[in-house]
Amino acid sequence: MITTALRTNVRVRAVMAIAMAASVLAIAPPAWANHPVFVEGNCFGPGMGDTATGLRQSPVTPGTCGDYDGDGSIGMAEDNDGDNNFGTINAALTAVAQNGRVTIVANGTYGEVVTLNPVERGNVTLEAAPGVSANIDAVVQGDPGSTDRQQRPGIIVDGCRRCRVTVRNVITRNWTDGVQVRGFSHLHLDQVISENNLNYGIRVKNRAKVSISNSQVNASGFRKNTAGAGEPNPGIGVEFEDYSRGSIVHSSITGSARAGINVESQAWRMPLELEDVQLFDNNPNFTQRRARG
Ligand SMILES: [Ca+2]
Ligand SMILES: [Ca+2]
Repeated sequence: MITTALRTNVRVRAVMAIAMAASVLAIAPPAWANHPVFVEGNCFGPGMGDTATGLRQSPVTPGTCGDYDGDGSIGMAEDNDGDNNFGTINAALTAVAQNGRVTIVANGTYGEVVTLNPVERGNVTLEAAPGVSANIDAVVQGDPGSTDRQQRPGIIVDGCRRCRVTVRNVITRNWTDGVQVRGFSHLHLDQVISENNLNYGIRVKNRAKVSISNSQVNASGFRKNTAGAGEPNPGIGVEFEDYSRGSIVHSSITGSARAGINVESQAWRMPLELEDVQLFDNNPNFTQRRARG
């Protein structure tokens, strides 16, 4: 038989347990966002030539057209169904709060200005899985946003002193700048293809530090659309400006309208290291101006 004292003791313990649980809930840290998420692919509509339609919208036959999780949704419909698969790159970056790994897992074309702007020691990686073609492209057939996007950079990296950004195995094309790096960003570009961007393939500004490996920057300054050939301003492959610094290894910079690499630095010391870099058919291959600011 349970005594009154024992019953009281059990009640007290139960109340304490509930209080402790509530306390744990109250002080539990927010879910850390440094988890991985996936971005699904997409495909173009049926037809050929003038009858071809643009990017397909949901629903699609489950498991086709880049529908990685087989739910029949792609694109923005996939962004909003509450799982860890997304249809657009920026929705995935938002989901990890610019602090996590975003992997593109199926072939796709992404008509979106991709912004990577971690804060407060955030670390973010955007990459396509090996063998996946992830084309971040200003021009998407049939999409009226194509005109506006061609006036913007494709990938903007605007990080912080103690943040790190990695971009791997993606294509960026038809923008003003294929990749624009600002502020105090620390960025590693690996296996990135920047092609047919009008003003710069890769433009590094301010005090950013950028390492580039196994990448190709080609045909900067050469972009032609329905309005005709674009006028490059200036049409440089890779530029380092201000107090930025860089290292480029095992990469190719070719076919630029103007310089392949231009260093337009206010830093007194040479801010660039090169190793095994192919510079060919640029105009010229390398220029440098040190302006003391
Ligand atoms: Ca899906
Ligand atoms: Ca989803």
